Amino acid sequence: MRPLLALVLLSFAAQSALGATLYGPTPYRSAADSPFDLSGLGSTFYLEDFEDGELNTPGISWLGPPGIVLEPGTLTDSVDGDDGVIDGLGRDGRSLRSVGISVDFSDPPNVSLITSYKFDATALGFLPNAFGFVWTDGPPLGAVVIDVLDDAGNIRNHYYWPETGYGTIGDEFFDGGTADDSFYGIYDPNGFSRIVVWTHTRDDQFNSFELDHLQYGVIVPEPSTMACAATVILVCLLPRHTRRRRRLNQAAPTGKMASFLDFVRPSG
Ligand SMILES: [Ca+2]
Ligand SMILES: [Ca+2]
Ligand SMILES: [Ca+2]
Ligand SMILES: [Ca+2]
Repeated sequence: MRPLLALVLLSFAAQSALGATLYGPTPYRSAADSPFDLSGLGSTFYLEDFEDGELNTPGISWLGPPGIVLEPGTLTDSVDGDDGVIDGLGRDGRSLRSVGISVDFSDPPNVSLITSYKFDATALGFLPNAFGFVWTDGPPLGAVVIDVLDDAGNIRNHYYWPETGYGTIGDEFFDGGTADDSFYGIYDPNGFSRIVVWTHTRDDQFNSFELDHLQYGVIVPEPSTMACAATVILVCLLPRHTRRRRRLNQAAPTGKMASFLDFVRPSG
């Protein structure tokens, strides 16, 4: 094999081996709690806190039905620091309430709450490869999902918290308390133009969830990371050395989950 071709193939393999990274859930009271490097805010990264009442940071728009930006109020659950003081309450800020919902008729039912976004690579000057948000209120028990869609609306990657089944994702309070506010995010090295955020639960008392601090942008892998990945590949290619890597397309909980296509394709 010619050296240049070998180098190109190794570089490609290193890129692929970098894989995706999942972030969270981690406590989040202000942008300082983001796991992303936000030093490029306004150029390579953007953060929407909804404090001007709209989804209007550059390069992002609704993919499905628009969510509702909640004004300050007793049931509003903004990120804590958006009202100027980290005091355990987000009532004086603004948050986003989901509007999409799908319920099946199993017992107990599977309730799927949804918001979705698309990204404009021309407006941004890049295709984002990092996305995150702060889940601020919703059902205490359930699962949080980020789906990356291709341009045809099919799921390309599926990221799931917890890894299987349902777990504790919120608390028993719905009054703007910030104790249950948690960051969820992904780094997907191939980039993406469409993202769907789900909250799944079996509690049919819930028809929405709240989120805040949508953040998206581009992460450039460190050269040292690339070198490490290439080393990992060479080690993995040795005979008798097999390694299992974390499955990124994790198994969904038992029971039927709604697909995003259920929302964009007419039924029947
Ligand atoms: Ca506050
Ligand atoms: Ca806010
Ligand atoms: Ca709560
Ligand atoms: Ca909360």
